[in-house]
Amino acid sequence: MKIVEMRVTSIAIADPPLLNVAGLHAPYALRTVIELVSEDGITGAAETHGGERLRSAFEEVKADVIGRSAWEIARLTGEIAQRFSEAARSASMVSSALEVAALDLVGKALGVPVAELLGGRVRDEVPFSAYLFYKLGGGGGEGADEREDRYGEALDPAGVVAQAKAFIADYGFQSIKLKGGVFPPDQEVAAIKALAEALGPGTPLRIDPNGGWTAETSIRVGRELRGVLEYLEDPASTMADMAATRAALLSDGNEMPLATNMVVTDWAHIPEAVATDAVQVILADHHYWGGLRAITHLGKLAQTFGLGLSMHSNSHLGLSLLAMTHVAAATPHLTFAADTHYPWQDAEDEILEGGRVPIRNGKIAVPTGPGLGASIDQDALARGRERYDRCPYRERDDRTPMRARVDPAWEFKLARW
Ligand code: GKR
Ligand code: MG
Repeated sequence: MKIVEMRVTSIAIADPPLLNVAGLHAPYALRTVIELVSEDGITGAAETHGGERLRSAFEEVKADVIGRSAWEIARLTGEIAQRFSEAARSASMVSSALEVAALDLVGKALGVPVAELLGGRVRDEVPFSAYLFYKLGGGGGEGADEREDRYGEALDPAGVVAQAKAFIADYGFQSIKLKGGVFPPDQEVAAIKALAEALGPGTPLRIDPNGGWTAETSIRVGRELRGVLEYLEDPASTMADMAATRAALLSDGNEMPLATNMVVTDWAHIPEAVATDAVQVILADHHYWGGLRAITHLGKLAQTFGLGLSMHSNSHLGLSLLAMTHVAAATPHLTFAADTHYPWQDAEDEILEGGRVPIRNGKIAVPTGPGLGASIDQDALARGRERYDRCPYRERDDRTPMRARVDPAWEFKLARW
């Protein structure tokens, strides 16, 4: 299982104009695809965040990876952590992707699915949540105006409800998340109430303004949406404001959990989150928590402290989705439907042989084939790389398109409301 080649490919994928607290999604999202090739010609692959900073971090570790065995994951990732001791997040992202690619390689060599390598599946299907966004009209990528815009514009409660219905019709989602932090909170509360009314009580609903609200606003929204939300995700951007929100809600007997992928993004954040009761659900993400084994460990830790576990996402293709599916299948405590941006990506940008990963009834069947259960279509990967070469930017930047399309004077601000 000796690794003889490591390929790092930067790609760009069309991304529609989705709004969030940081601005507007640019026409392309950037991703990086890592391939590890063994001496007997087996390839393991992983997908992660994009851009040049991360790409050069991968290039930097190439010499350390080549010649090693795909079984040496723990030692290798330990070395990477030391090498990037000043940049823990890069170390974690690099290690995570190498771990996923190594597990895919080992699984393919042994004829075993990654979920089995992680201890075995506890579920055969993994539920995902619809991820609704306020959206401008139009698609992503080149010639966006002429491209199909399946979900259209959504800038008010009626638009959000129409988007939810279209997502449910296409994918059968049973949980719904709205990305907030875009409009004044009352408008977003109205959108959630409209969703509750349109989809019926009992539909799990979430809203995530990415820390766009003060503690005071978070408390007000938490009171207004009592009994309506499954969880309230990152209403405020600091641990202290999350804790203050929780304490105020609890004082009214409102037990609505607060979830996060912002104030707990690393093991080191967990003690304070537990001590202050700032967070009740952690949104895990294998791309930066340290890989798939890290998520299974996080599941056990969350369970120990009485925290729930859900899963975070960013714009991504099927390779990331498959990794999420395998680890969710092998993590008993991951009981919430996971986030995914996948429906927002174009089928023609998919890099997997055989095309898109199907989502039916809001769920993905855990692959039974070796490794992650799919291989890369090299022609599709090459097209992604060509798009990256043509793409004028090299890091995610939501502010520039926001200024260009919505408001030339727009400034990022936390907390805005
Ligand atoms: O894609 O705009 C977006 C999201 O806001 C993303 O950047 C977040 O990281 O989905 C994420 C979240 O749950 O916070
Ligand atoms: Mg979030």
